[in-house]
Amino acid sequence: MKRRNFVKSTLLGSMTAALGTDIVFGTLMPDGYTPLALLQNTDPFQLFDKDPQMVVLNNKPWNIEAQAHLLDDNVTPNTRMFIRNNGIIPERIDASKWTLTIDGESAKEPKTYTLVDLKTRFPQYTYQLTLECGGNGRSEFDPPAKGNQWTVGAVSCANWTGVRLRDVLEDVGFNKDAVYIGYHATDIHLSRDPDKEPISRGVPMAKALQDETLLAFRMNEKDIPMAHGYPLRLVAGGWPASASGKWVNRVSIRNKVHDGAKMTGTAYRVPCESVAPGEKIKEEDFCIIESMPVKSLITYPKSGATFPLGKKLQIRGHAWAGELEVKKMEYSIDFGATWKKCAVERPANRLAWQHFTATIDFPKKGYYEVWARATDSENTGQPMVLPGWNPKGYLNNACHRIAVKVT
Ligand SMILES: Nc1nc2c(c(=O)[nH]1)N[C@H]1C(S)=C(S)[C@@H](COP(=O)(O)O)O[C@H]1N2
Ligand SMILES: [Mo]
Repeated sequence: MKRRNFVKSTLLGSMTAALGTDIVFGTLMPDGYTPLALLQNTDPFQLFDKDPQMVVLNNKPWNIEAQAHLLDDNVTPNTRMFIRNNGIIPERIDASKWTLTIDGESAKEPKTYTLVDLKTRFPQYTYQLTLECGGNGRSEFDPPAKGNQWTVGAVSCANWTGVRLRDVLEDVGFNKDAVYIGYHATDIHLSRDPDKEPISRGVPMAKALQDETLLAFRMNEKDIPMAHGYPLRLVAGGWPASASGKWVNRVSIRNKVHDGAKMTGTAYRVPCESVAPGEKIKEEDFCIIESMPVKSLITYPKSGATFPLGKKLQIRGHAWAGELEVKKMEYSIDFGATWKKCAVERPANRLAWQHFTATIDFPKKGYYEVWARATDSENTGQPMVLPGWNPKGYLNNACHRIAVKVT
């Protein structure tokens, strides 16, 4: 065999292996040709089935956010759900071989489940759960905070179906000294060092044992999309979404606060007491973020909308308050001088965002801003402007605003 043909046939062999099937007319492919199926698809919108108006903040790792008007759906579809990755999305997942191991100092004994075990041995529940990245809104902090410069779009509220983490933890059994759970997942550290985890966070037992804390295998009635944790993820609504581990294959029941990657130091922590912008804070003065603060988003109209005078404007959006409920929703068209009530619905279930609407009559032609402010069931309202500066730029729950022109 001539050398050229030899090279061609080995190449063909490896292409066949990669495709998992014969390339029927493979020997007829022009030299140097790569079959379409093997071309690396690098368009993130196609790759992740996202709306082309989503905004890519980073591609190493992939971090993609929505815009306010894209979040208009009551239940966030995959196409408009932000992606937040700390590492590389796992490659080649075989769900039929996936297992979840429960272990840790406080577990009675380690136990391993297949996905079929989980789906057949425990009752299944569906909840609509708000997941907001702790760093959502970071882009507004001054002095600026390092990290993804999220604007408003790192929040979602999809339907998640799975089994209760509690049911599985109770099936394993745990000792009285259990304080925390920590998740482990199969995504890959950016350095590709197999001994390093990109992220391994968790929640206190009380949160782990809530009805709504799920080990989920479906999102919006379908398998979870790859980027969002296929085939199994933890979902702990109302807390920083970093607690909701994607691609989870192990949950440890800890006898101390979980100390996995991004659980220690200053990651996902804020100063326990408020500090001056730019102030240096000692590590021991940081506290772990738990329930997320009250917040809201105007999802219609899109900022920049123009309306004729005399036409009433119907605004709408969502409001959420971590572990709490939103009890009041207001809007202002005079930069916060006066506020009027919006109608706000009850949540689909605990930890789901709530929809609001209001009909606005503008007094005359000109430029306006519509500001929205939610107040939670403990009577804490959103700050009108940027709340407590913190070094890592977490928990910006300032009022959302849109620009409107009346012509
Ligand atoms: N395994 C794993 N789980 C993870 C992450 C990750 O990088 N790896 N990122 C966390 C963070 S910081 C956020 S905000 C949410 C984002 O979830 P989403 O990408 O499904 O929107 O996933 C969390 N779970
Ligand atoms: Mo996050």
